[in-house]
Amino acid sequence: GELTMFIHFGMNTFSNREWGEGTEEEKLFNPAHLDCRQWAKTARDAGFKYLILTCKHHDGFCLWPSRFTEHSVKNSPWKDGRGDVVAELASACREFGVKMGVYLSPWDRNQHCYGDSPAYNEYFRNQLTELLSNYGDIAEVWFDGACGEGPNGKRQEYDWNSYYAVVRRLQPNALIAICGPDIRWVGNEDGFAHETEWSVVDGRWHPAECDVSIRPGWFYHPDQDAQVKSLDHLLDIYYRSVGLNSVLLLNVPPNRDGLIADPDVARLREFRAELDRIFATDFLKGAAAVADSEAAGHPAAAAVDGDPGTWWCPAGDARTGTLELILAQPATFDLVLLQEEIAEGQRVQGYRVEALVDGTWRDIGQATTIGHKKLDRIDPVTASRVRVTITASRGVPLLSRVGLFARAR
Ligand code: FUL
Repeated sequence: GELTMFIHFGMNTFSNREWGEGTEEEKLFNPAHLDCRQWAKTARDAGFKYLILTCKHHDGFCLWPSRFTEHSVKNSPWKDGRGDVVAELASACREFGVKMGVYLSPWDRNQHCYGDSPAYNEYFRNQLTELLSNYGDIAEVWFDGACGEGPNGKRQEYDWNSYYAVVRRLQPNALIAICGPDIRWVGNEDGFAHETEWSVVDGRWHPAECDVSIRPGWFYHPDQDAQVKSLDHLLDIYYRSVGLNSVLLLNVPPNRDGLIADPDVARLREFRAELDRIFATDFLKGAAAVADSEAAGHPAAAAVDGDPGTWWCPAGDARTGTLELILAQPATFDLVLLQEEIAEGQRVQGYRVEALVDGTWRDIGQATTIGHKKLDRIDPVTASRVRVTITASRGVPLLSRVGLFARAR
């Protein structure tokens, strides 16, 4: 999945803060109309395949009735203390076909044993065990690195390896993100990956994830209803995350009623409709294709056959190659899509795209990495032939798809 929804919801939603103190009273938590089906449906309708919930943020309040603390939904007025947000979301995710992930903050401002390292490590493993045992399949576990203890604060040494062992044992297919071995933080909270983005880092597969909020805050604040990011801003984020070989983790925080607010739902609907419109027509689908060389079973046409399981690659051990695509008639486009067959790793280090305009080949784009997906926004060009040249690669380049689209409305 290239789109994951982040759900920041908890005590901060009710105290109207971004980082709670950990001293907030449980009775504050009382979402009158909490509906996890609405969250899961909103995610599904907008094309998000995963959803990650802040089961416990830095303030330590747990959205499930943990056996190991009193600071949870069980002491709140919501459902008379018998509610469990994690359970409701897990069942909603199953209903709508969305995979669920859990965010469990290592930093905990409520837990008295925080700072007593062995005791807190055990507490943390116990909570992780509850989350990974009682709610079905968990696809991703998100360990936030934030800690605001400061020079005189509590010093907790996290026993990361023991946390990872719990995840591997209880949910062997779950990916561990950020403070973990599987998914890498992209380095900012703007939703932007780098122009050169490798999923292979230090010899291992370690793809980046771009986290950003649809609003200024991670948590819902009523005075930010008019600051939901614009459609153009979200599209820019999409091109600079998904289109730069990364996963977009977009935060959409439910309000005090326990619902994703109308402006956010409306914006996500526009976002989905616009992506559907843009990607509905690939001008290269079924185009004729020729290459300067082809490996057996991997013809040029495989890059435009609409089948993600096939790819073009040059013959022998060539690290470069040229693919020419011939459209049945000229088309006007302003977006170029490239994809590598990443089951074999990420390889391409440099490429150039040209279009035949009025009988002359014109450069329309030049860049470095491709990876799972690369989207290059270009000035509109009208052409019936396009040429992609791989100029450098760490191994034989494997191109599974080339596409041309029109963004302009
Ligand atoms: C940060 C946290 O401090 C923020 O509150 C938020 O959860 C963000 C996704 O990660 O490190």
